[in-house]
Order: sequence, then structure tokens, then C-alpha cells
Amino acid sequence: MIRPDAEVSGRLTEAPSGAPPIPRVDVDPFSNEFFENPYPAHEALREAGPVVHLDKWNVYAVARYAEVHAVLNDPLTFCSSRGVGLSDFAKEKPWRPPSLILEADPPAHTRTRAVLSRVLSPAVMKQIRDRFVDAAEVKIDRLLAKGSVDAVADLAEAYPLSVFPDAVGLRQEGRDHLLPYAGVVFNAFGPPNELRQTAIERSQPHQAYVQEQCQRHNLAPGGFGACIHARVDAGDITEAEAPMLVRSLLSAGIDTTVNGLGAAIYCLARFPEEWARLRSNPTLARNAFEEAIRFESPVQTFFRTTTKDVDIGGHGVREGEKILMFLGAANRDPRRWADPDRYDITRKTSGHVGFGSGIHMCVGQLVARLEGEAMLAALARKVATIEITGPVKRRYNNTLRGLESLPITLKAA
Ligand code: OVV
Repeated sequence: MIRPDAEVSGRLTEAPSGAPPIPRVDVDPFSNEFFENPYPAHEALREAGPVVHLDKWNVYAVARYAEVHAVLNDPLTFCSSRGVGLSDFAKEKPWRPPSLILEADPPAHTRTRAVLSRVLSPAVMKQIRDRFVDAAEVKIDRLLAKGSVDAVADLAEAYPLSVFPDAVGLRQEGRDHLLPYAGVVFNAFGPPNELRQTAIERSQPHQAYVQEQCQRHNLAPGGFGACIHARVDAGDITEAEAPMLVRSLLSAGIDTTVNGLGAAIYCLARFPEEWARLRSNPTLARNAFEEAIRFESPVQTFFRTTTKDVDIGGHGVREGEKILMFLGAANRDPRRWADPDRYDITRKTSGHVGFGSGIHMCVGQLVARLEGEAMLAALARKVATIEITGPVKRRYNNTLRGLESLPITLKAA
């Protein structure tokens, strides 16, 4: 229960009127050890209490579904405008100008959100669907001809890169900056560890590329980018805001789906019974992708900042505190999910927080699902077996969960 009006204790570990102190947990969720296997720590975080304190980074955290969902759905108390990473924009200068949608609160957020919602609407999905489906089929045909491929580089990265930049309307030149730029963005949400610091140090060329490509004259007519700039003419946003909203597409639109598709292929390669069910019924592709998002949670965490003293599960938390939300732990909370550690392509996945929840819930979720459905349906129809044939290597990022390499061999149906 989260009660914004409740009395709070004066100090972190002091019990408000008999409530037990907030448990202090000694885990670093931004360490390679954690990235390798987060699940025992996720369980410990959930079991410790509805809210915990991470001494390593001096932040509060929620890992149970109920509290993660509640924080996501109370944006007035848990704001985004002070940043959704560990860094508090009220205290530290952001590494780049804040996003006009991700790092904004109502009413400013409402206007920019409406623009991106319209640009990425169901009607627009209808227009791009055939292109995305055809590209997925071409990709699978080519991978089948090779047989042995890397599911990360050759599929999870290659497919989004073959459809999304074109849908945005980007020029061909310089697209190799897109994944490195997103890598910086998602590392930068984390604490000032080596991953974050190194990423930001090397970010300049990627930032320069993105800034230039967000300009109206570099965006092809008919694409998402041009559609955003067209909202200037309609009076919805200013000329200065349009490139910043294109930047959001380039920040959040590729590496997320790369890791979502990677998660889905990794699931289907590890759970042959589920793969068999998908093959026998390719219309399950969309839910199989959604379940992979729940199961792996490619976006593992986001932070919020408290705007007032608040009660979380009977514990007082003061104004101006960072709260870390463990989306991946919420998505496997046994309090919410039956058999949470099972990948089940017919599970009722609705309510998972892999795309977030509430007013900030992924504005590009229809594009992500289109890519996921197109790719899994093409696999289901064309491929007989997916076998892991080499060492599985994890990729380390402060926010994104996924693989560096997944060697597979595909056999045609
Ligand atoms: C959801 C998300 C992730 C990263 C960047 C952005 C959004 C953005 O708006 O820039």
C-alpha cells in the first residue's frame, strides 16, 4: 500500500509508530555478478520487504509487483522530471539535455506524449505492417541459407536495423552510431560505475550523429521523424521540441527491441516445448513475444524521485529520494504470477511491467510488438529447429538485459 498522506519517520531506519525499519540490502544491481544471474537477488529483494534500502548506492528500491505497479501509477508522487536514472537532475547536471517525454511530468509530458502517441498509433502500424512482415521473412530465409548464425548480431540486431531506421526516415550514412548511442543512454541511467562513466566518455561522436539526424532536413518524407516535425506546423509542439522528440525515437526505439527479440529467440531456443507449440500455431507469435518481455524484462529498471513524504507498505520515505523499480523482479513476483519462472507462450501476460505502466508506459510498444510478432511468426512458419551451438555470452548494461552473442543453428521446416 502506498499512502502519500501518511506520517513518515524522521530517519531512514526509525520505525514510524511501531512499523519495522526499512530493510537494508547489500546487493549491487549494477554489477556484472548481478547481471549474470539476477534471480536469487530479485527474490531476496522481494522477500526483504515492500521497500528496501540499497546501501551501495544509497537509494530505496521496490521489487514486488504491487509496489512497482503502484509507483508507476502514481506519477505525481513519484516523478520523472528529476530523471529516471540514479542521478537527481535537481542536484546534478544531466549528461544530455533531458528527454521531453521520458524525463518530464504532466502537464509538459502530456503534450509531448500525445505527439509520439499519434506518430506511433495503430493507424500508422497498419501502414508499415507489410514492410515489417516482408523484411522478417527475407531475414529468416537468408539466415536459413547460412544455417549457423549469431542470433544477436544477425537477427536481434540486424532485423530492427533493417526496418526501424527506414521507418523513421533516417539517411543510410552513419547508422552504425545508433546501437552505440542507445548503449550510452541505457548505461547512463545507472550509477556512476565504470559502465556509465566509460559510456559517457566515449559518447561524443554518437551524440553528434544523433543531434544532426534529428533535424528536419535529414528526415525522409512519410517517416516517423517527418511526422513529428509536421506537428510543429499543426501547432502541437515548437520547432525546438521536434528534434528532441525524434531523439527519443533514436534513444529508445532500437536497442530495446534488439533485446526484446533477443529475449524471445533465447527463450524459444531454451524451451523446445514452447517452440513446438509456436510452430504448430504461429498465431501465438504475438503472445510468445509478450511473454518473452515478461520473462526476460529487457528493460530491467527505472528510477523515480519522491515529490513528497510518502508511505510505502507501511514505511515512510522522505521527499527527494530516488526509488529504484525492479521491473524484472516484479514480472516474476510469485505474489502476482503463477509459475513465474516458466516461459509459457499461452500465459495471460497482461499487466506485466516490461513496458512499464501508467502515463509513461512505452509509447513505442506497438512498433515493438509488430517487430516481435513479425519475426516470431516468420520463424514459426519457416524454421523447424533452433539449436544453441556455441558459447552464450552476456552483454553488460546498467539498464538493458540481453546477450552479446547467441550462436545458433537453424534448420528449415
Ligand atoms: C524509454 C526511453 C528510454 C531511453 C530514452 C528515452 C526514452 C528518451 O525519451 O530519450
